[in-house]
Amino acid sequence: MALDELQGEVDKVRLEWEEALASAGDPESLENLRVRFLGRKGKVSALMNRMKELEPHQRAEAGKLLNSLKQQVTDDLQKLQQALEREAAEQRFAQESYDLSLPGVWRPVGHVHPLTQVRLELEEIFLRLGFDVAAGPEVETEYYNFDALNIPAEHPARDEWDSFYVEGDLLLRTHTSPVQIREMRKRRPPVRIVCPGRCYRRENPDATHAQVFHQLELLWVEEGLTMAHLKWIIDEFVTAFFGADYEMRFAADYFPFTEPSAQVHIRPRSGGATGRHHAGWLEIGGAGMVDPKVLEEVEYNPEQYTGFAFGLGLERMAMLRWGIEDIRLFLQNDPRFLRQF
Ligand code: YSA
Repeated sequence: MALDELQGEVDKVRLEWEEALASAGDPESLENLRVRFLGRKGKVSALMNRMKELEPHQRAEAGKLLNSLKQQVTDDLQKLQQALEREAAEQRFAQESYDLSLPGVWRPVGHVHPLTQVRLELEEIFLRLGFDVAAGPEVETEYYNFDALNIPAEHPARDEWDSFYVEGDLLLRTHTSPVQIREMRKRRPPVRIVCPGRCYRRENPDATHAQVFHQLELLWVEEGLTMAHLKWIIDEFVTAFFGADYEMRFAADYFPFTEPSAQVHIRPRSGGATGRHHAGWLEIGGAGMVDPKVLEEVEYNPEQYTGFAFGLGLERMAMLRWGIEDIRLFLQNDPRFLRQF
């Protein structure tokens, strides 16, 4: 076979290709064409096989001819395939239509639980006042929950905190005060911490008592602290949380781990005109000067340091803020209730 004969064959196949291409209008006929021309037994491959009939010095030239034919077929196939895909997509889009006036699907968005809102807000207030936030375990030992707080076994105060025991001397903590001990052991004065957390008591649940509730403990130990500092801190946070309309007072109380001890009461100054939910004094927590025995227990010198602490009920804070009348609502997870905050 001579080179010009091959050239003629190549031209013929090219012409055939161009005609065939013009009539291919869908993916299936395109695939058939590919097999017919580029497949193992296709027209281009058949011409390639005939290279061996040429004189060796003619093969380089023949290779160029055949490669340009193969390249043209490959490029044309790719272009046509892309054009067909584009056309199919356009047809699909033309058939789909959107009614922009249809109402959308309403997807409810969750939000932060009211008790968590209260906790975060209080943490923020106390962080601004220079306190750290600390945490302790919910399953406590009797030692931290009672003994280290000057409530030995048989002490009548243990009955006030009726407890859920887990096993042995392990119980679900009845208050956040054990975190005071754990943190004082870890730190040296000055100690300024708040510890929010869940507490558990064997109570008969009613509108103001739950078996699972939350407290926020505050502890400040340093040289020279007095009840006046305690009152100042409570005033600061009550104003920050409830607004300037609220005032606070102490009422005498007893806790084995503070001396003196007090209940903290608050009320709206305007006698209820702006306080929607109550007019009179309301207890929000317990407080006092840390008993020297507790300081000794954590090896702080009570001659050198004094401190004060208080424990707030977080549910109580939320109930006051939003006028919620039954504490049990916090535990029911009813979206109709939670949605309101
Ligand atoms: C006192 C002195 C300190 O130096 C430090 C902390 C304390 C508070 C003490 N540990 C304590 O637990 N006191 S308390 O039993 O009076 O509880 C404090 C607050 O927790 C209450 O005022 C109330 O708001 C909340 N609380 C107590 N039992 C509750 C409850 N909230 C809901 N359900 C219960 N069963």
